[in-house]
Amino acid sequence: MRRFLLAACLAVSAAVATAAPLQNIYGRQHQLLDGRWNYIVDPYETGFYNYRREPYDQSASGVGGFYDDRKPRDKDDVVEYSFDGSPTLAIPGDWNSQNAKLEFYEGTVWLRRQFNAAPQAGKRYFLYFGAVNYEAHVYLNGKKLGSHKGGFTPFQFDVTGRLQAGENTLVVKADNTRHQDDIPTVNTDWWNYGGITRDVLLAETPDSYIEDYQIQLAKGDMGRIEGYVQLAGVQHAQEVTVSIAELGVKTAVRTDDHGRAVVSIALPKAKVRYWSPEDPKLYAVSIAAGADKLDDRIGLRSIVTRGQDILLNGKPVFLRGVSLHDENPLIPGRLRGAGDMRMMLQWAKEMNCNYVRLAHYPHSEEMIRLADEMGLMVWAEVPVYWTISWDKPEVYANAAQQLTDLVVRDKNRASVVIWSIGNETPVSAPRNVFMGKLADTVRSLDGTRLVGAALEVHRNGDVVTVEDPLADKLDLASFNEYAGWYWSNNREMLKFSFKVNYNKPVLVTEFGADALGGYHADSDTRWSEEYQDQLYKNTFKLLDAIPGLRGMTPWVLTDFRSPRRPNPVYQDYWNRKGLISETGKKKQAFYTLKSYYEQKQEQYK
Ligand code: GCB
Repeated sequence: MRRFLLAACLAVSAAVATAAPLQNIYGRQHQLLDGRWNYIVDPYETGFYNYRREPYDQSASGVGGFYDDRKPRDKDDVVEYSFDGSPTLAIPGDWNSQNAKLEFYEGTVWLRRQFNAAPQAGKRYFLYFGAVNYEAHVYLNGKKLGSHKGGFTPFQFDVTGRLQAGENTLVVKADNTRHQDDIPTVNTDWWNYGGITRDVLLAETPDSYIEDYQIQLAKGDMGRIEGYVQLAGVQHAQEVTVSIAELGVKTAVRTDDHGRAVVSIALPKAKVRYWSPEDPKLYAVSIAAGADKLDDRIGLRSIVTRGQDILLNGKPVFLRGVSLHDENPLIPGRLRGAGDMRMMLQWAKEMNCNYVRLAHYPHSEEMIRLADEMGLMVWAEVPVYWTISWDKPEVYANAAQQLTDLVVRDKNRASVVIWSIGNETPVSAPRNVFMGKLADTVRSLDGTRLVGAALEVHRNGDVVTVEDPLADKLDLASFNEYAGWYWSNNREMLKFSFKVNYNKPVLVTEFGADALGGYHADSDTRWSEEYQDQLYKNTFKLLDAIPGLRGMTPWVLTDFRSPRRPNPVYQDYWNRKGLISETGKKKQAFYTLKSYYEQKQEQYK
């Protein structure tokens, strides 16, 4: 699948990220290339195109762009840019939140980082980007490594033989211009934070190395681990060992002609502590092949549906969730590190959540690892949001690639229980084909998790229905609804009833109301904390009447910035549906949801 998708992308862009991103990048020997990067704002892309609008990096010499990092040769030389002396951005970090002039900027910014390396013979080196929004062109020592599209998934370049002993210059052209034919499109309800928003690493492996692996409980058998280890480099008939010392299990297998070794490990079932929010047990797993050795921490759990139930390790669960964006209201911009992320997930836990919807795009690998550790189940999503260009094969290839990269990255994380293939995509024939193919793709990549999408509802009088041909391809009847906010109000919303005609667990993936933190009025007054709180109380009544209701992720944990929200009094470019305000203050509805979840917890004990 992966090879097929990369081939499809090659047609879109001449040079793309080459090797498949390494599994478990943080487990590798690596140098972090985070820190302060010099940057040049380039709205006309002067550093990329010559005055005839031809890209420098496609000319015969390949020189002329800002990636040359050229300095004047002598006093007679004209050079109209310089990274030396340019301001710096903290990386990881978007530019919009680090320079007031760039708050609304969408376009190209060049970023440069110099670093030292001491490459050794017999080793391989990979330059790994956690995420760059949206399109990145990457150059090392003046030579192009390739490009990548998609703002939330990792990509890497094999730079073996390209690294210099001593100083190296890495230049990235990041461009967050929105296009209708991208994923997402021009229209979203979140800030289009541009730049290198996640870690940059220079990783080192032996010449023959562990590229990828999957170590998870076998589907339908809690007494066995099933998976594979994929080697790259010298591959045939290599011995691979996988061991979990704490469980006293170890297996040795050999790779096939493609460097892949199938792994199947019988578990001492009585000894296993299965991963759950109540006991988020992670086992130290060691994988070794030749000179390469890698350690991971992996949880073992099963997740299936039976009729309208969701079973975690065979036991019915109610998903007590909340939706969240990859944004910390207290610090401008994207989440930057484990501290930020822990704060967000801790807030969810404080509300008695056992589950989070990481909307609307892949959040960072660190976030998922924290969810593993803190015991929160995860709904992980790709930015197939609202109105995509459904008819274009290259747009589909892009969406499928982002979904593939998400699954490849996070498939060993027990916390991830649901892959979501999109949000509020309006039903039409081409959309149904597109989304149906995405559902098939994700299942072919991973048959062990549930597949969902945040669907839309339809209103006929007072009856709200979920009818979507895509539902047949999903494990869940999952939908967003905004009774009491975008339609109706607190006084009238209780007249509605929901009709969900699918024998599947019902998840309400969104509901909510805007409230300006600290603004108090009666519960009929929009924007007040009382309005939001009453809407939550009303919504619980409506949703509890749905027979198959098995979970929800109200919109949203914290207020977040959005260019779509210009109301000067109440919004000021913030979406105020947070249960926690811009300043970190809990709104009334936070406590209402918390006590509702307390009851659910009792009910499902
Ligand atoms: C939705 C979207 C979400 C928005 C939210 C809102 O349906 O899925 O991205 O932010 O509504 O606040 O309007």
